Amino acid sequence: MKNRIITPLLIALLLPMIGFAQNPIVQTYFTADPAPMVYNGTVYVYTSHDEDSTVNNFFTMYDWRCYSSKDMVNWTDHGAVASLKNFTWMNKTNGAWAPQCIERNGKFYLYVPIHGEGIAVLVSDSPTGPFSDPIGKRLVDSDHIWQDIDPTVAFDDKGQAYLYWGNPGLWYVKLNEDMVSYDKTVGDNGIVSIEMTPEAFGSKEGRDGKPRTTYTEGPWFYKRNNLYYMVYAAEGIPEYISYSTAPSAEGPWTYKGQIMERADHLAFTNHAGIIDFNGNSYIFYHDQALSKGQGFKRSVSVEQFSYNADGTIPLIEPTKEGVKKSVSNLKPFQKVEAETIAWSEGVKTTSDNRTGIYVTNIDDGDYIKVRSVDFGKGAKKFEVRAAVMDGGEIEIRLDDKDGLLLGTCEIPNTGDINAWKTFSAKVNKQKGIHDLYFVFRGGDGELFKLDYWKFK
Ligand code: FUB
Repeated sequence: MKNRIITPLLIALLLPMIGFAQNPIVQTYFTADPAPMVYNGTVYVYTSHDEDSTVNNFFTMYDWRCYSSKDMVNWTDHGAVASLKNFTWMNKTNGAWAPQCIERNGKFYLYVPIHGEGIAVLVSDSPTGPFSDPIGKRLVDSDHIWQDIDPTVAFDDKGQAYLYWGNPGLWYVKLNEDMVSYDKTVGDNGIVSIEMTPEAFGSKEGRDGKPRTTYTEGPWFYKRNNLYYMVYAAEGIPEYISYSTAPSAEGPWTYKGQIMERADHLAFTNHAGIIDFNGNSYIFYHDQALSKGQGFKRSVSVEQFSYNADGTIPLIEPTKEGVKKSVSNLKPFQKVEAETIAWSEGVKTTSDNRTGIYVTNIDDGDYIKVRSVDFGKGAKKFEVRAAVMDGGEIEIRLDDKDGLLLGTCEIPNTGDINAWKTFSAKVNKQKGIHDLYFVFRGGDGELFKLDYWKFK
């Protein structure tokens, strides 16, 4: 009896000192090339997606995924929001590289590179899709489509949208108000080529001994206070992250140095996206920690950082702990999608037209962690919507996988794996803010699928 109380108490006291893995932020899929967007009090992160099976030892990427968070520690999976199949004017089946989404007048524009086919655009009425192709052809009409990757988009002071992109060059177009065409009167039929000088983008020695700029790919363009920033993957391989700044959206750019160095758990590519959210600044990037060193199986991670007083960016360390403090607490007394996850082991997500996204691949011993859950004065009952495979139970624990057991929700086999039903369990009242763990128990087979849960 004594141990049952002391152990969870000790764990709760020691947790802030122990430090836990929070990176990468998605454990159910391999994700890369993060492009965060703040909209309506929520951070949406659009990612490319490295398939579980790599074909021909090269990037194997068919679709783009989206995750959202209001607290920066729990991420809700919105699935694949677009794929190469959206584009009927080309027949590439691989090459869904680094995307970015931006909102204008209530519409969401997703700019995507299709490796070898150039840059395209999709539009939706919702940040999580469905997206459709508004123009039926590639957006950027250039004569160097192999170099046309990694689009990044932002507005200047006057609401002019600029779309930058490129490897190893850097180009931009000035998007028209419709966001799906551009001003053809500037540059070369609308495409403006940025002069790559050491002053603008740093310098390194190329393989031929001649100097090159450090800029390589993955630009992330944004404006903050009175400064325009271009953050990008530099040198390579392996790449690190550097940045340049400019007084206007069109330059001139000045090289400012490195903001993320190479590190053992980072991949041979890196790709950053930076936002301010709720008064904090965050940098998203990708690593290869989850795949234990496979550069074509990357994972999105995030760090909180602070700008220096003059607007320069400090050197940021890519950590396993990631974001230490949530910006708000999760409310457990309303429906929470089961695919809202701070950390998980073993499980996957999938979707169908009837249920939307749900958690699947649940086996004995797998678990889901949800951080910073505010139980207020405590809950009496737990409810979960599940479709049962072999059946099993959910241990509801606090603050650790082996922490205080609030209750156990039995999910017996109903004999129909397609019937979604609500199951419930009494739970012990515990007050306050806790990390919540759902630990799955059962036999050898797949136990059940989970749609959503809530406490009462
Ligand atoms: O993910 C495919 C490519 O790798 C991206 O387009 C580059 O930025 C690099 O991350």
